[in-house]
Amino acid sequence: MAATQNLEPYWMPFTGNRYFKSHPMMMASAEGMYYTTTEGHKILDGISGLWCCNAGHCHPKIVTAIQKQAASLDYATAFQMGHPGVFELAEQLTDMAPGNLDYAFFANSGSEAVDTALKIALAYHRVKGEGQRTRLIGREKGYHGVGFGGISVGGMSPNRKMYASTLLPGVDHLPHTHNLSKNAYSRGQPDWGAHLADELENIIALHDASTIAAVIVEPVAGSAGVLVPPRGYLQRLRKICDRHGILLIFDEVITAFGRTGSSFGAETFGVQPDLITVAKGLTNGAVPMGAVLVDKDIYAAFMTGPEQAVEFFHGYTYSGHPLAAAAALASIDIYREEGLFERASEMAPVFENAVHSLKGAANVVDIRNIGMMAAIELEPRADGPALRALDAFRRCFDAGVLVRTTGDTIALTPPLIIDEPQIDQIVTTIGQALRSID
Ligand code: PXG
Ligand code: PLP
Repeated sequence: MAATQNLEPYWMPFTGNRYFKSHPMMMASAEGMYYTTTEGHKILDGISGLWCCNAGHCHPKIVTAIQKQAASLDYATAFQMGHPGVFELAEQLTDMAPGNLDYAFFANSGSEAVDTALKIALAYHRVKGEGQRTRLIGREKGYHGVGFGGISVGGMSPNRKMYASTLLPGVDHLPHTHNLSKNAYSRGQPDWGAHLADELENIIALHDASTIAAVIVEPVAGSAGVLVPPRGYLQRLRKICDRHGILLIFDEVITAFGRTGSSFGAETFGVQPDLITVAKGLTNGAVPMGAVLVDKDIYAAFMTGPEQAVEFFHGYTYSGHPLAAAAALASIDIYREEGLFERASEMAPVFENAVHSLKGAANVVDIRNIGMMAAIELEPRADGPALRALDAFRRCFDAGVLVRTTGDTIALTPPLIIDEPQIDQIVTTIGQALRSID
């Protein structure tokens, strides 16, 4: 950063702007597992940027693909026209997706993918003659981005409270599954909590199944601090949805592309949703892109009426953008060629043992993990929530390791190319940070 650079005009997202502007942290470049700051410090990336750079940073294949695409076709009109790359991508993505998720609708972020999925669910019931199915069910502590749909079904209270009277009507929430008295220090899926899915039956009894369009959950809640689904929980949700004709949407913006040790959380947990939302790892974070993967029967329900008529009144100027499609195709190639999902699954036990070695460290109250995602929850400090974790974050950053904090939880979600010494470095640095703070 030039010493004279004016930081003021940029209103930063999800950031304490005044704090940042008096304590700036700027990245200048990145390669593989590392960032380099504008001050020249090398930082080991423990969070894949923001849960997105699963293959590491600036992968040469992705860089070349974007450069080539930018020089040959910068933009193709998105409505009533296309370009070959996005069709190729839809084919590859739907081949990778489990079950009959045979169609892909493109957006530009996770938030747009979520709002798109909710609209598909509502419109699907309508085209099927069940237009009274308008209710959407989310879950407490869920994060589904920041669109009005996403914050309505989401369960993060700070993201909702300013808009309480403007959220979508007819939304209800399942209880979250976080319970330290039952599940602290679980490795992988906790044993306790499948019965919390049965709460859906109560919600259905209250509103009547005929008014409910869809249930949306993250297979593993990411933003809330890596809340792993209890054994059998997702299976129960699926059964209840099936019994009542309700669509099940998995928001896999974080869990897709190897994070849980296979292509999708749906595959890891063996539960087939009707729609999956993805973003982040879709392009390895290199170009914004989101998508909704859609069951073939849902798509088919829309394909009625005159052939030239628009079937679904929805889309973005940049849906299936050529640069994003090129980055996504290159990312999928890398995931396949470098076997990164298999690598994540092989490395997961090493990662699990390493993070659980922090049990007993100062103020740690829980450690949980699945695949290549983990959380270390701290006791909040008496002077306020989140302050201890923020201190730990700063100490780690100063010591050359980037972690993420949410409330008093430290989240780890490294690129899937991470090796054992790098895992050790992250865990050792966190241990030292915890020892050195109140
Ligand atoms: N759904 C899920 C499950 C997500 O995790 C979104 C939707 C929204 O995606 P976009 O691309 O609109 O941000 C997300 C995003 C964090 C953190 O560490 C998590 C996300 C984004 C930024 C920070 O808490 N998840
Ligand atoms: N606002 C205006 C005035 C527009 O013309 C458009 C798109 O044409 C949008 C918003 C939506 O933008 P996007 O398609 O990039 O989501």
